[in-house]
Amino acid sequence: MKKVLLVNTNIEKAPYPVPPLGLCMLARACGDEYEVKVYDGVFAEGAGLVALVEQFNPDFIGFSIRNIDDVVMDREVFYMDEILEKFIHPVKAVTNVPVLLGGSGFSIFPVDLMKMTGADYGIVGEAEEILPVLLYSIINHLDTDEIPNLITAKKLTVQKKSGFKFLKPASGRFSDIDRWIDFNPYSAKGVYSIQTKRGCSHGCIYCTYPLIEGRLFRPRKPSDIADEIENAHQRLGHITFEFVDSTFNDPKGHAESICREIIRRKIKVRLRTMGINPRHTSEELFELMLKAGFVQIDATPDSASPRLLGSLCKGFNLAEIQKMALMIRKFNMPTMWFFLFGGPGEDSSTFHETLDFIDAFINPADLVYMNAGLRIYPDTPLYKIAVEEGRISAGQSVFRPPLYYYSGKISKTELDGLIREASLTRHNCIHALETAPSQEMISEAVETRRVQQLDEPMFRTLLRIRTAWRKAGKI
Ligand code: B12
Repeated sequence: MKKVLLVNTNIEKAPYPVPPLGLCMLARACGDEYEVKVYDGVFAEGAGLVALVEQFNPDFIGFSIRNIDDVVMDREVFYMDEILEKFIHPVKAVTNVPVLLGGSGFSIFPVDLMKMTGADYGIVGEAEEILPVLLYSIINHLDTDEIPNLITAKKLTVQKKSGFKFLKPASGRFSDIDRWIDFNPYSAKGVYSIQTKRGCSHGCIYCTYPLIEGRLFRPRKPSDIADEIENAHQRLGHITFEFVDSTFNDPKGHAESICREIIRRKIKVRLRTMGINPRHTSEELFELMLKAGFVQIDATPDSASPRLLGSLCKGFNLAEIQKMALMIRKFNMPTMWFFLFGGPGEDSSTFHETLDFIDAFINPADLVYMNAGLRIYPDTPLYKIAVEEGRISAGQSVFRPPLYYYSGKISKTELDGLIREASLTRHNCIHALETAPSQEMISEAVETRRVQQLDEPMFRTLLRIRTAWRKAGKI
């Protein structure tokens, strides 16, 4: 049996460490025909990898590249140097077997990353069907020219980019992350990731999700999702499950069906999700989510200015965001809100429209995260806009340094000043550049939660401490 080593190169641990769900799904997809091992770099950061390569002696090595940069304009974190230094270079120094790349970051910048790493093959987007075909083709010296979404060192262009349409619905794909990696380090701080669908039909101008996952929502069956949660819960005990879909409550009715299935089976778990789309929210959805075990959600409207919602092509309107915010308050669903300023047409009046919404509608116990500057990604409408407005030239690489779009109607200094002022005068608003809570603050939060036996999300405890410290002039 040929051997495949899959390496997770993601070492980012903020806002919390995320398990390599996609890589484990690939391991499962190849696991019957190949002997597969997964090396998880999140905590090990490359330690022991070379020894594993020498001892396991794989026939293929696949590196997953998830994060390229951290999408915070002024922080300029670029992950690739460390990925090369800790994972790819040491491995290439001890073996000549074919090197394969994939992952969400890779799917955005396949050509740049093939060049930067010197890899032999890369797959853009999901790879459960394509990777086994590629391995088979290499082993049997077959032509790889017809394999969709493949890029090779020899050609450096992605083949049949529309290959997503050849792929199956995402149903039937189970993940069993803890079979492939040691889940213990994630149990305390992290989450168990669950994907309920692939694809995104929305048209947000800056977003990469449709490029990574395709444009069609391809939901899994609620019974499969509930099976996955139930099984992992039985194996791992008290852990939090997090949905990693582009938007959880799309297509309409999907989230409700999942909640109903979890409730019907009486699975008692803690759930959280990112990406709640205001358009498809209802009181029924919130009731079901609370009953199913949701302890926290993320709401990412990006803006609450009608003009910006239009220019960002968010696909929902202010009234829908307001309605969602009212329901979040009514059901007291702990929520982290995310706003992204500086999109096309942003000026101080649109900024204040969003701020007015925050003041009037958001539960003060909830966190509001404010970021500015939109990362420009290739093949997105924002890239086109940036070219049309003369910010970048046609075909210009935005890989490194990471390039950002900023509205021409307000200076960066002015917008930054507005965000800083808002975050200083509102206890629950946080500027994206504000560093993670100090160890001292975290320790106090942990102690408060223990003494008061709090079960609320950590961010709510931290927010209260932050407010108290501010009042006391401690920060
Ligand atoms: C969910 C998510 C989050 C959640 C994670 C929750 C969780 N429990 O995992 C949260 C909100 C916490 C988050 C945080 C961040 N995220 Co995020 N996140 C995502 C999202 C939407 C989905 C990732 C996912 O789980 N996909 C599902 C799995 C099944 O798919 P997959 O891993 O991609 O794997 C498949 C393929 O890629 C491929 N594949 C994967 N590996 C390999 C390897 C080989 C060899 C091959 C052949 C194929 C292959 O096959 C797999 C199976 O089909 C992506 C966008 C997207 N749609 O992909 C952004 C995304 C990955 N995040 C991104 C970023 C930047 C971040 C942050 C750095 C942001 C920040 N400053 O905080 C942090 C980093 C957190 C960390 N610790 O790493 C960027 C990365 C691009 C970039 N600019 O670098 C993305 C692409 C979004 C974007 N802006 O475009 N994120």
